[in-house]
Amino acid sequence: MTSTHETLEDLGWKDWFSDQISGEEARFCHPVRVMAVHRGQIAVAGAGSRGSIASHIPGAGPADDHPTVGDWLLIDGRTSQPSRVLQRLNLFKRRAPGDRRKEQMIAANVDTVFITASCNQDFSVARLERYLVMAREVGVRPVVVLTKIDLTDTPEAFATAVRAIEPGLLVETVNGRDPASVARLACWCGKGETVALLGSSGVGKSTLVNTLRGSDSIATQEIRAGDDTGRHTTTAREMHRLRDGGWLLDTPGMRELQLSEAATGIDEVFDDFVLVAQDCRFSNCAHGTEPGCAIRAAIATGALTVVRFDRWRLLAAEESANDAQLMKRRPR
Ligand SMILES: Nc1nc2c(ncn2[C@@H]2O[C@H](COP(=O)(O)OP(=O)(O)OP(=O)(O)O)[C@@H](O)[C@H]2O)c(=O)[nH]1
Ligand SMILES: [Mg+2]
Ligand SMILES: [Zn+2]
Repeated sequence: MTSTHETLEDLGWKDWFSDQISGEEARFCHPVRVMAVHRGQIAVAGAGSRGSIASHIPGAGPADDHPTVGDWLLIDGRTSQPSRVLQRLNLFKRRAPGDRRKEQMIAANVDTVFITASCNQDFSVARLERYLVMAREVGVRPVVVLTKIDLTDTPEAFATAVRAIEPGLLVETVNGRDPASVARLACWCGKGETVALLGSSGVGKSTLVNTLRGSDSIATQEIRAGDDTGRHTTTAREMHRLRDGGWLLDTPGMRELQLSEAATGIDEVFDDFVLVAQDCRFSNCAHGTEPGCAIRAAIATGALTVVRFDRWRLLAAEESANDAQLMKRRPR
């Protein structure tokens, strides 16, 4: 353990967490925040100290919460071991790549998410929409950050395409290597605030963290010439402190973002479709060839677009298939 000048408030502590601690627990335990997760070990920070502990919680079963980055843990002062994960404000997770029945935790207790994408041929509205569904599902404020504007003549065209996903969506366009350009992102990174960076590999997440911190301590890497695909430079999820006291939670780029348990998020991002579907004659209308389908009618008049209709059906079908797989695994 090394000592610091950080208070719990500096680390993002909120009443939500203190309200969960009983008087008895408060006598023996103290909270720490998970700063990074490595193999078997986690880096933690508490009031006035930082250190590394085993991530295993003694006595925890497979159904119990395992700590992930951003979590608050209670440490039992008598054993110096973690006793439990405090209930989260929110949790980003996805279906684990490679195992349909498992979920992978990404980040907990986030205030804002920077959904990051770059202005090049890799740009995809459908992919951003997935991240947005995820943010709406967990109730975290999304800001879409479009990077590499120095490499395009038409950054506004990219921004316009993103704004069309949802009215009022916050979109920022930046050159991630330029401190003056990323300065406008600082307003979401105030003292004690946690901002998670999500997006594909190579879009410039770690570059944003470095530039906002005014340092180059995090490894970034040139993307391969030709295909603009990143190389998964960042391998661990880790929180980085800004000079003004905010926290940037850098994550490894995701190749595949499969949604599970995200029906609410899908309904929010496609709320215009949900509203119109209420006028379908049949409540279980699949919006195919049924008579009296309000969705088909709205597409015919141009009030709704067929491209978004297709994305909506695709996400909804994928989501329910993934949920069914998860349910198979869960004990009742
Ligand atoms: N021209 C330009 N290059 C950028 C910009 N942002 C990032 N880069 C470059 O893009 C490459 C990839 O950036 P990283 O920050 O490593 O990307 P990442 O999203 O962290 O990638 P992973 O860690 O693999 O998920 C690096 O060579 C950066 O210097 C930008 O706004 N403009
Ligand atoms: Mg990175
Ligand atoms: Zn219908």
